[in-house]
Amino acid sequence: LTSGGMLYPRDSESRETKELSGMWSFRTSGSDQDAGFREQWYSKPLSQTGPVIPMPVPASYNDITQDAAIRDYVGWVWYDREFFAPTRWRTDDLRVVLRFGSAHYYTIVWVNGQRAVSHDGGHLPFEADVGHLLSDGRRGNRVTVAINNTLSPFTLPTGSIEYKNDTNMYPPGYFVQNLNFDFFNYAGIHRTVLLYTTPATYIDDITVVTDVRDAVGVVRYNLTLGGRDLNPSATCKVVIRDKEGTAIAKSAGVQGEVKVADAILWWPFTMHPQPGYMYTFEARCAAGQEGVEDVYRLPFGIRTVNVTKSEFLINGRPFYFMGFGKHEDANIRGKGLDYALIAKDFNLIRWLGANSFRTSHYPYAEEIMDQADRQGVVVIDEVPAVGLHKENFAKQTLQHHLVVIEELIRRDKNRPSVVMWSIANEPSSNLAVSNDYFKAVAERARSLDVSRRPLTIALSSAAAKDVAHQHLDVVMVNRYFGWYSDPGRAQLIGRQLLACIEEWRNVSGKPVMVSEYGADTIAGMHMDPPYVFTEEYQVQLIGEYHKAFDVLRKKGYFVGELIWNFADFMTAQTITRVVGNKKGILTRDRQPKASAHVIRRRYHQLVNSS
Ligand code: GCB
Repeated sequence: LTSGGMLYPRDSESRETKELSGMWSFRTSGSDQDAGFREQWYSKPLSQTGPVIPMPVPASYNDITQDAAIRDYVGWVWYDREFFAPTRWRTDDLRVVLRFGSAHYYTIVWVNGQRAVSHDGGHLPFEADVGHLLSDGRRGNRVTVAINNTLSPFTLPTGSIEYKNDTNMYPPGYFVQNLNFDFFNYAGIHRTVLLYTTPATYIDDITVVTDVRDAVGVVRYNLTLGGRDLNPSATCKVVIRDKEGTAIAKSAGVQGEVKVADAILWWPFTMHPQPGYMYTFEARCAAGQEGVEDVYRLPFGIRTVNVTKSEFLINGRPFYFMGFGKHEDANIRGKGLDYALIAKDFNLIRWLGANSFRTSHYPYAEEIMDQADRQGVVVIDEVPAVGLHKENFAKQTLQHHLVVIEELIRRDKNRPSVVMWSIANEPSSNLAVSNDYFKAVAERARSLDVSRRPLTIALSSAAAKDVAHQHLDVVMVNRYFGWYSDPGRAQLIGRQLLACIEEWRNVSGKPVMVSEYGADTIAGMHMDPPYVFTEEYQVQLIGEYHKAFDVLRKKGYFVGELIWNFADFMTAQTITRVVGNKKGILTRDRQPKASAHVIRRRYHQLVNSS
């Protein structure tokens, strides 16, 4: 179903990019969902269809205005803007591609009134050749985007629309969007939109798989070429460059194996003084009849990942996950890409001494993943399969889940920071129907990832009833002892956690880690003795978990602890959330709660003692 390699757009001597970030025009469809389609809003400037407002791209639209109807909108919203394509792009020798880093959830794109592409799913890139749609008139071009954020039992993440038919209580036609998950359903054009060019015949995809044998890095690669007039005897030259740009190995052909002597391995920053070492895989292919060369430079790292019965190994050394689940979430911009926030978060990750995070509960922006690669931060890469319960284990959901897995692996397959795929969060994996479902998803993931990264799920059912773990390599467990069960009774945590984790180990025989534990905590709220929602209680609760983790670590199969959550984040309005989920060790604006200092001390100590 997916087509094309969708390599991240990078400038080179044969490629050019042009960002379309900035202010776009925006409007919702109001209460008439069909209006935009019926009246063909894509055939003219959006401002001629009715009132529009300026809307930043990238950003979620929800928190930009003072209008609750926009914040809480469910249905079609519309964006458009104009742009110029340089005259030099108007040639048959070039391919012009329009690419969206992501838009949430279902998106249709028109260029100059012609349908260019549509995409199902909110967290992965999509693109289309648009060269043939571009005008050569002086008035430039128009891109129109319609986005629908409605979630159903068959979308990922899952949700449902509930009609309220009691006319004593609700106006006619009243409905609500129910969400099967605990974060705000931010929507809009969340990541960078850009145009990029390639030669008409081009490098479509690169797969790099690395191994290490006696200090020699072994780099197996495969190049896919695209475009018209493909020359069957196309030549490709490959050069591996070190960080300084020096060529250290060479090869030729669309596939091959290159050896890097004395390879500098990619290491997590907690394991090595020179972490996150990235080489460059430079490919040059003159694949068309006309012999124009396409050049693409892919950053990659040389490292191995292996899972034994009890250990998680990076470059053959045991790795213990210390980190958190995160969210793409911030004030005003929602889930919109923000370089300042990315830099701040990675500085905080380093400050806290965390070596890893999970991309709960969806794939994060490629610009975030780039930093994980370069800074040596380990990532558990999760698909948006959150909220899978009885009614969701349907054929339609599975089909989409398989596509999402494919899109994610295609996007992140070459990233050294990604050491494991998380194929779901807290599914009802106690249900028999989930067995075939996860078997299919796991098989698809294993067949697609040439480097065979391990698979996991953040599980929450009872170990004895779980049917999903048999398809996985590592068991992640989400548990809220002392919070959702026995709130305020932190003294019970040790006993309960030890019993729970031992049971998961006995049932699965696999390495086990805790992927969520935590307590909602309002920054600045204090009480002693500790009481739920205070900073004192969060500190007490995590202290009890840490004691239990230390006992588990001695047992030899316990491979990590990820606290929930890195920072406070927004959720839907409910009576169990005080302006969002407050389980962050940082506030939403990234200031430490007392717990952050405890985590920081612990993570730094654990690194120094290992
Ligand atoms: C969970 C979910 C996470 C929630 C968290 C909570 O188990 O995986 O999305 O935010 O619990 O705080 O309830």
